[in-house]
Amino acid sequence: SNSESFGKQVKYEIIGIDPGAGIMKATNKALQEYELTDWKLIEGSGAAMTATLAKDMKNKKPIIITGWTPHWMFSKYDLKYLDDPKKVYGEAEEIHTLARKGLKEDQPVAYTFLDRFEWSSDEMGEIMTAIEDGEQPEAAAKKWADDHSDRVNEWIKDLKPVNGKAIKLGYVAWDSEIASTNLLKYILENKLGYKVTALQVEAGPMWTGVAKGDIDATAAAWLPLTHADYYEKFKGKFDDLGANMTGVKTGLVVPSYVDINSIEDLKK
Ligand code: PBE
Repeated sequence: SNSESFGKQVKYEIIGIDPGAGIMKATNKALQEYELTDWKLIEGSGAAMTATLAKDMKNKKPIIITGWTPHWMFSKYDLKYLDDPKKVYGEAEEIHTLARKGLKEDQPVAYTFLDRFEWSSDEMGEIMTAIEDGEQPEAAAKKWADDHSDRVNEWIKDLKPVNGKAIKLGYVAWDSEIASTNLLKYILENKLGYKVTALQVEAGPMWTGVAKGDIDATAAAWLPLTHADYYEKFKGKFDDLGANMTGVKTGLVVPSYVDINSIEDLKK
C-alpha cells in the first residue's frame, strides 16, 4: 500500500543492467555514498530492464531502474531522474568514438569518417524509437541515413570509397549504442565501400578489444565518468576521437507517478 515506504514497495531492489556497464559501478558507489545499506542492485541487461519497466509501468507499480539519456524510454513513458546532490553520476557526460592505434594509417577513410561523426540525441532518438516500434536495427539505420543525406554527406565529404576492406566495430547491446553502431555500419558499407563486422560484446571486452587492436573502433565510450575506469586502464592504447554526442546523462530513474525526487529519499 502507499503508506509503505518506497523502498519497501520495491523490496529495496534497483533494476540494473549488464555488470560491465559504468552505470552499475556508479550505482554501487551511490549506494555507499548515500548510505543506502538496505538496497540491492540487480544485474541483468538493458533488454531485461526495459521489459521489467514496461510491465511495472503498465500496472502503475513503483519501480526504480538504472537509466540513461538518450533512450526511447523517456519518450514512451513518463519518467524522471532522481536528483543526485552528491553528483555520483557526474555532470556533462559525453559519448566518445575510439579507434585502435594504427587505424589512422591503415584505414584513413574510415578513420576520417569516424572522427567527423557527431550527432544529437534527437537524431539518435529517431533510430531508437523506430527500432523500439519494431523495425530491424539495420532497416532503421538505413532509413535514417536515406532521410538525412545532408547529414551523412557532411561526414563523408570528399572521402573516396575503398574496395571492400574489412573493419570491425565493437559495441554493447545498449539501445543507444545499437542505434549509433548500426548507422555507422550502414554508412561505412553503403557509402564508403567497407565490409563491416559489428561485434556485440560486453563493455570490458569492448575497451580491451580497441586497446589490443582486435576491434578497430567503437562509438560507445561514455566519458569522462561512466567509463572512467576503462579509460584509465587503457590510457595511451587507443585514439580518443572526441565526442560523437554531448549532453548525455545517466542516473537512477523512476516513473513520474512515484512520490520521491532525490536519491536521498531512498533512505526513508
Ligand atoms: N549506459 C549506456 C552505458 C553507457 C551507455 C549508460 C548504460 C554504461 O553505463 O556503461
